[in-house]
Order: sequence, then C-alpha cells, then structure tokens
Amino acid sequence: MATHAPVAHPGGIAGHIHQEPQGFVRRYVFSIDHKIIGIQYLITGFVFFILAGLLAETIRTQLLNANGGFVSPETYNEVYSIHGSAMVWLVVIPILTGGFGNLVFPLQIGARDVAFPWLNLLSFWIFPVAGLMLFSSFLMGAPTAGWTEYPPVSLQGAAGTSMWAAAIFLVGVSSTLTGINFVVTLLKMRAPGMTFTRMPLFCWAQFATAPLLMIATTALAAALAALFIERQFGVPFFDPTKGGSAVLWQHMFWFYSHPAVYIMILPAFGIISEVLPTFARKPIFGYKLIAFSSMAIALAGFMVWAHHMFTSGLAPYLQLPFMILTFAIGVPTGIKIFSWTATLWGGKIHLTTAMLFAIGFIALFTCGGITGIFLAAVPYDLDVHGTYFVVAHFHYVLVGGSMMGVFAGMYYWFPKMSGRLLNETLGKIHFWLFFIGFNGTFLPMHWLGVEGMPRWVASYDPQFEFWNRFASISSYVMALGMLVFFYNVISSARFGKRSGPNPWNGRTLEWMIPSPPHYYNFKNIPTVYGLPYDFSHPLPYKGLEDELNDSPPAAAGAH
Ligand code: HEM
Ligand SMILES: [Cu+2]
Repeated sequence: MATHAPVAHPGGIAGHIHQEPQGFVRRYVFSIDHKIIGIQYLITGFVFFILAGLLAETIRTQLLNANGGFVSPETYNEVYSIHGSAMVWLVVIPILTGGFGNLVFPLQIGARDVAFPWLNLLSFWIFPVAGLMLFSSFLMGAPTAGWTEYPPVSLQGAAGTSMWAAAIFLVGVSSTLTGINFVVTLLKMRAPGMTFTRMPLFCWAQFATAPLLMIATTALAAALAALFIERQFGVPFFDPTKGGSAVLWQHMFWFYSHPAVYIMILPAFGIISEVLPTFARKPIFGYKLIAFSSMAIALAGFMVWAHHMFTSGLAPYLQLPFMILTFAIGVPTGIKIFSWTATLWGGKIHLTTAMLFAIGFIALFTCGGITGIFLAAVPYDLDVHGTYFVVAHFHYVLVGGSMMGVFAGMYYWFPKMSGRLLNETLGKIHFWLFFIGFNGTFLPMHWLGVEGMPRWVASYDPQFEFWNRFASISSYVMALGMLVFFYNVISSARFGKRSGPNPWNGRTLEWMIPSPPHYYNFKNIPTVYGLPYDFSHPLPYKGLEDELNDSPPAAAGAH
C-alpha cells in the first residue's frame, strides 16, 4: 500500500520531459521553465532594488544636514514610503521566494519542474506589472504614511495611495500563487527516496515559507481591498469618525507583516544552511533541529503580530502574552544560530565570497535578533517605538539578514544559472564595502534612537547631525559596493571563468548536473539514499551516471 504513495514517485509530472519550446519569446520571455522564471525574478527584483536603493540614498542625502533641504518634506514622505514598500514587496520577498525558490529547490528535490509551470508563468508576470504600478504612484501623488500606511492618514493620502493598495494586492496574488505551487511541488514531486528527513535545508526553508505566503498574504489582501474600497467608495472600514476602526487595519496588516518578516528571512536561513556546510566541508550541525525550527518559527510567527501594536492602545492584559510569545521565538532562532556556529567549529573553512556573506549574515542577523528581543519587551518598546532604534533593528534583520543571504546565494548559485563564476576579487571588494558601509549606516541609528531621534522626519535637531552625516556617508560606501556587484554580475555573465557542473564540490542534487542545467533538468530522475551533507561518505544518489554526458536523455519525448 505504502509503496505506491504519491510522494517521491518518478511518474506523474515529475517524470515528464516536456518539449523545449523554440524561439526567443517562448524560451526567455514567457517561459514556463522554473529556472528561467527564477532568473527573471532575480533580474526584475534587482532592477527594483536599484530603484528602491536610489530612494534610500535620497533619504540619506536629505538627512545629511539637520535642516534637510534636498527634497521637500512632502516628497520625503513619499520617498520613504515607496522605499520601504518596494524593498519589502518588490525586492526581498520576490528575490528569495520567486527567485531562489524557483531556481534551486526543484533541482534539489530531483524534479523536472514545479507542479504548475503555467501558474508559475502567471505568478511571475503579475510581479513586474505590480512593481511598475507601485512606482507609477509617484506620478499621482505617492502614499505618505510609510510602508505600513496606517489609517486614518492613509485615507487622506493622495490618489497614489489607492494605486499603492492595488499594486501590493497584486504582488500578494502573485506570491500566494507561488506558495501554492511550491507546496504542491514539494509534497508531490520529490525524487524516489527523497524523504522529508533527507531533503536539503533550503527546501525545508521554502517548505516552511510557502504556507506563510498562502495564509498570511490573504489577510493582507483583505486589508488592502478594504482600504481601497474605503478610499474609492467611502465604505467606512477604518475611519473612526464614521464608525470604522483604525486599529483593525493594524491587526490585519501585522497579522500579515509579522509572518512576512519570516517570508523574508526563512529562505535566507535556507541559503545559509547550504553555503556553510559546503565551505566548511562538514555536515551541517543539527540537521533536524534546523529543519524543525523553521517550521516552529513559521507557526509561532502567526501568534505574535500584536508586538507591533504595544503603543496602539492594545489592552494591557494582552501585552504580556504577546511579549512572552515573542520572546519564545528567540528559542528556535537561537537554535539555528547555534547550529550554524557549531557547523563552522573545527571545519576546514574556505573563505569564498559566498562564505564571507554567510558568516557576515550570522553576525548581523544575530545583532538584529537581539535588538528584536529588546523591542519585544513592552517597557523598552514604549520608549523607543517610533525612533531610529526601530529603523536600525529592522535593517539589521532585513539588510544584514535577508539581503546578505541573497548575496551569499548569488555567489553560490550564479555558476549553476550561468555556467560561469562571479569574479572572486570583485566579490570580496563588494563584501567589504557593503559590510563596512552597512554597519556605518545602521549601527549609529541605534544610539540616535535611544537618544530620541524620531523616524519619518525630513529634518531633525542639530544635536543628531554628526551621526546622521556619518550614516549618510557610510550609505554611499554601501552603494559603491553595490556598483561593484552589478558590474561583476554583468561582466561575469559574459566573460566569467567557466565553472563546470560543480565548482564548490557541493553535494546537493543541483551540483550533479550541467551548469546551466538542461531544460528537463535530469535525464533520469535519481534515487536518493541519504542526507546530502555527510562529506566523508560517498554521494547518496543512484542513477546520475549519464547526467554529464552530452547525449540526449534516454527517455526524450517520452512520458
Ligand atoms: C534590502 C534592503 C532594505 C530593506 C528591506 C529596507 C526596508 C525598509 C523599510 C521597511 C523601511 C520603513 C519605512 C517606514 O518607516 O515606513 C525603511 C526605511 C528606511 N530605510 Fe530602508 N531598506 C533597505 C535598504 C536601505 C538602505 C540601503 C538604506 C540606506 C542607504 C536605507 C535607509 C532607510 C532609512 C534611513 C529609512 C527610514 C525612513 C524614516 O523612518 O524616516 N534602507 N527601509
Ligand atoms: Cu513582528
């Protein structure tokens, strides 16, 4: 009975070798190949990263002087609102889930594609359209209430606020569809023998993220629809003067946005869990603990949203449980940090650029995690909420965590997507400029916040000028690092050193096939015997002997 369980069966969709489409448009524009779609997500996400990064530099240039003066205060409000929205919804989430998710995990589970390739095409194409809508809101007066767009301010915002709501709604549709696709793929399309306890940790991370994409995003979609309807048609959901509730928005928004923090960080955890063992040449320490803590974090993520609302008039008897539950998330997170550190311990460490970013990730994410525990403590939050301490905290998590994970993944998997290596010297220059610039920008924001500098201000008290200048100049250093990165990606894609199938001696399945992989990924679906990370053991796969031959797949065209 159990022998014919639908999981891990080589037949079905996983067994198909579909016909490779011909012509540029079908192959590279409206592709249904998960690898191409992954690359499309990465390229689009990085284009939005440049735009949102320019907005970040506009913020820092404004704050170079205590009296501002670079842009008007109204424009400044628009700039940070779109900066935050774009970084979250158009950069970090799509790159980590749509980008690396599509690119890597179907290969790692030995599948030929995701479960619903056409749905994947649809999910991708919604994303650039929504992104253009978001940026075009500048043309009609962009939202000014920050990325959280709290009513009643957002109800009074310019016309672009409705455009913002529509755009974010569409991004939500896109990521919900991606979540469905990924869950079904992971449940149904693993190669024979790829049990859940043999799955690479990046797959576990995507598996934990997918329900967040599906469930949390629907709460956001409902909130956005209500905001849109209230603004366009006057139905009072959120306006307290007409019987609505502004705090309702906050509950709905944070019921999404706290889990969204894990949508932005779990896949990065997954990347780090692949990069560390490969370059320490040691099995990952505590495989099961890392896998299960991803699930624990995903679950607990749904129970702590109100820690964003300690200053919103939350009933005092609710503050304590939300505080304690938030502290509790420190436990699975701490387990991961412990396991990664223990993986490095006594390893034979290769300091490639990917490894540098992974180690930098551990350092910066740990700092962000610790200030998160501070903020979870109600009395401390009451003091620093609305100050630059919060800005420092979430940038340590989202830039020091998620974005460092993205870079680690780029250096690690670029050879797999392009067949060429990124230049390591430029990579190290990128790392150091970014790492130093990042700390120079965001570390001082901790003490600016503790000293009382508020967020969302276009000018500030001159006593804060020194550290703001320091932060702004550091942010230019970070931007310089990004220029080096983009130069590296573009030049290496054309002229980089050829990588061969497995430049890092990786052990997960994606390294067993050519770079870039064939359209059908695997000639024969392999059989899996064990965990990929046991470096002293032979590879736990069977049926991969033909993968690196040039001959066409034995079963080409067959079903
Ligand atoms: C992956 C990269 C990034 C992400 C995910 C991100 C995310 C965010 C978010 C969510 C906000 C909140 C906006 C609000 O308060 O409503 C924000 C604000 C801000 N960001 Fe970023 N950001 C990123 C990169 C950067 C960079 C590179 C810089 C500086 C060079 C920067 C500077 C700022 C500043 C100064 C604010 C505060 C605006 C204010 O409160 O007045 N960010 N960012
Ligand atoms: Cu939260």
